[in-house]
Amino acid sequence: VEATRAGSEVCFPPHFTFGVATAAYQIEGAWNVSGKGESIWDRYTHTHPERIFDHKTGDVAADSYHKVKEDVRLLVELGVHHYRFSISWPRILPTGLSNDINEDGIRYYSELVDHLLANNIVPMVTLYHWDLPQSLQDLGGWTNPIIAEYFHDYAKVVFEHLSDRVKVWFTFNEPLSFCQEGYGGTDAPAGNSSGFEDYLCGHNVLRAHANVYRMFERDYRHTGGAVGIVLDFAWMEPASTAAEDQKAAEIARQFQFGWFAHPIFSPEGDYPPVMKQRINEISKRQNFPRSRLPVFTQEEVVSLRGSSDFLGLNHYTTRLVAAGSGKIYPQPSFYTDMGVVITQNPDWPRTNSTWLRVVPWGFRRALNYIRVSYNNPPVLVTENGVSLPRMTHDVRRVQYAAGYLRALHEAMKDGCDVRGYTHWSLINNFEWTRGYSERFGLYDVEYASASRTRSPRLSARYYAKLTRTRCLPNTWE
Ligand code: PNW
Repeated sequence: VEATRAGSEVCFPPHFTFGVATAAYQIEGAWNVSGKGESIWDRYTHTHPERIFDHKTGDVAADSYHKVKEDVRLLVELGVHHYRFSISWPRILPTGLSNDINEDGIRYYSELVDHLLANNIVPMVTLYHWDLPQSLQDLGGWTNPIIAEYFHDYAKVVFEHLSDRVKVWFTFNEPLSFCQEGYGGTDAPAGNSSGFEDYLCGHNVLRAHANVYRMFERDYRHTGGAVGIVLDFAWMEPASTAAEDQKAAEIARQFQFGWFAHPIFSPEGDYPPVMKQRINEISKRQNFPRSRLPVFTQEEVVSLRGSSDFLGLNHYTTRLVAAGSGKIYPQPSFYTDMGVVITQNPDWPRTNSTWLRVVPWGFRRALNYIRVSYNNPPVLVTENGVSLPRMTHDVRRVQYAAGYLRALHEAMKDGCDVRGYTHWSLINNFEWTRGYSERFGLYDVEYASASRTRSPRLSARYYAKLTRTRCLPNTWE
């Protein structure tokens, strides 16, 4: 890693790209405007207000649908090299199916892309950040195998309209999160069937990912673009030096990261052996005739292997893993299948999200684990950030970013092939079931005003220095 500015110890290479990220449902609003169809998060927030903090919805959110120019102005102010945003599937295809294309939806994203390019900001597009068309959920959503075909059709429509200008694509944001919380748990669409629907979801997401990657390779590679997937990976640190805790931590990494990384990034492909073996064994003991983890065909294994030009990594925090009791209940559960106990160290600094404690060294370990386990793939950090109480002088966000970027820099010195960093998030947004109560923005949003006024925090000014010098600023005042 060569220094680009004398004097500062922590500088990133000249082509290292700095950006910020958002997601459609979390910022756009305009939930039923200009032909947009209903998504599972529209349905969920409207029919289950009690499940969302303060009964909030994303109906208006930060109103980014009506603020393209304003949001791009913030990006210019930040001096970011790229902007990662997601496309709302039901805004493009109101019924989820490609026979009916909403031209207004295409126009919105097309204009956003044009504004970004006019300001030398590279657009990075996520095709799916959790807002499934409700009509497809009515067919079972990600648990229905046919969704791999519909996702392929949707992706083709998007590539057809945007691949002349967009060169960096992600199929999915965090399949672990939405399969586990949405199908295994009580987030939208609330499948609430852990150890069963989460595996069906993961299976079809992986099949859909491979289909889209291969289609892009065949029909759109000539555009010069690349396709990846975004996986979340909280570092899993053994709770002690005991051999059984070391082993438990590795099982947790395989279940929580290998589940999606191994089929795509390992030389052998397919699910991690420990996952196949444990779920098969426990399923049999629960009297199921076969494993609750679905099986890929040989063709699917081959198609998935190597189906990503880079790894998009979302990393926020670290967890401690201890060996479990080994007890097996009749009721299927992802956690029993994994069979470990996951906690966090109460000494690690807290934030405004219960799951998020500040542990920068875990980032370096996670990146090195990826390097060693998957033959050092190119990594783009697609999310990293922290939630804090609402304040302008957000010193702790600056410290969080500086700490994690130092750890990332160390990982690059260790040999990790990291190409860029993306802060979550540009602006305060709808934090799913936490409503607007968890604030990750470099910019504040005044949710009490109709104009949703944005104002920069200290962290925005800090980030603007970083993007311009590619070196960590020594001071933030
Ligand atoms: C991310 N973890 O999810 C999502 O991609 C964003 O939409 C969301 O706004 C952001 O987190 C902040 O909450 C995560 O295991 C899922 O540490 C899992 C983890 C972290 C973030």
